[in-house]
This record gives sequence, structure tokens and C-alpha cells, in this order.
Amino acid sequence: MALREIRKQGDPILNKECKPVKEMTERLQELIEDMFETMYEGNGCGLAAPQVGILKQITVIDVEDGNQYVLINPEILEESGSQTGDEGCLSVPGYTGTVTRPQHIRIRALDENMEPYELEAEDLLARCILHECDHLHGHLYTEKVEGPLREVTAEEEGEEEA
Ligand code: GNR
Ligand code: NI
Repeated sequence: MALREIRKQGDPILNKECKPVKEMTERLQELIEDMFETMYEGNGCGLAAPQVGILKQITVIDVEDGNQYVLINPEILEESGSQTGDEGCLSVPGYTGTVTRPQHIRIRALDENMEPYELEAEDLLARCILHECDHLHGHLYTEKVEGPLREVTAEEEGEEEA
């Protein structure tokens, strides 16, 4: 396991389309483990492969609902309702902004064993999945933000050990 370097806004890799994964390999298993470690280190609730420089459709999510989700080649099947709330991004450190997204979604993805599954999500989990799916298609939340990006202090980011 190893921490990976997080690419920051302005790095052109963050605006590229990611390729679907065709087969699981040892290298990709290691990437997924490293993505969880890198996400937890940054106090994030999700991380997409392009954020660590890999243009593949892989994202990991942990919104503290007791699950560690791995989404490979995710597809959004349904969206409904609307929620407005604040988002941050490990590729845009120190900022937050308000984004409106669907309240409820249904998705299809492959897990770390390349087994297909469907998942229904709402609230933060839906928001996080949509934020990560945007990364896989070269988009950042800053394109969708309503009003200004606001600076957040280290305290608000939860960096209390700093
Ligand atoms: O840590 C993160 N918080 C967050 C808050 C609201 C909606 C989405 C997110 S994901 C983000 C981590 C990140 O940059 N993932 O790509
Ligand atoms: Ni992000």
C-alpha cells in the first residue's frame, strides 16, 4: 500500500475522459488499495483514478455508511429529485462551493472482482457518486458551482492534528 500524489486543478489530466476497465489485474488491485489509503489520508469521502493520474473508470467511496464502495465503469441509470449542498474536492484543496444535484440515483457498476451490481443512493452518497462520475468524464464540481468558491480553513477541513 502506498499514498499516491493527488493531481490538482490545472493539471490537464483532470479534464480528460477515462477509459473503461476491461479486466482486473494485480496492478489495478494495488491502485484501488492505494486510492482508499490516499482518500483517507486526505479526509475525503471519495476519490477517482484520474485524481491520482490514472485515466481509467475507477472510483472509491466511503461516506461512513459502513461500506467501502468500489465503482468500476459506473453508469447512471436513473436520477430524480434535487439537493443543494456544499462540495469540496481533493484536487481543489482549501475551497468549497454549493452545487445542486439529483437527490436520488440508481447506478450500475462493477466491483473489485469485476462483478456487476446495481446501487440506489441518496443524499451524500448520491452526491459523492455523481462527483466521482464527473471526474471520470473530465469534469470538476467547480464547473457546476453556484456562486463563488469559498475558502475553508484547515479547522473546517478537519485537519486538527496540523
Ligand atoms: O472529500 C470530498 N468531499 C465531497 C463532499 C461533497 C461531495 C463530494 C465530495 S468528494 C470529495 C473528495 C474528492 O475530491 N473526490 O473526487
Ligand atoms: Ni473530487
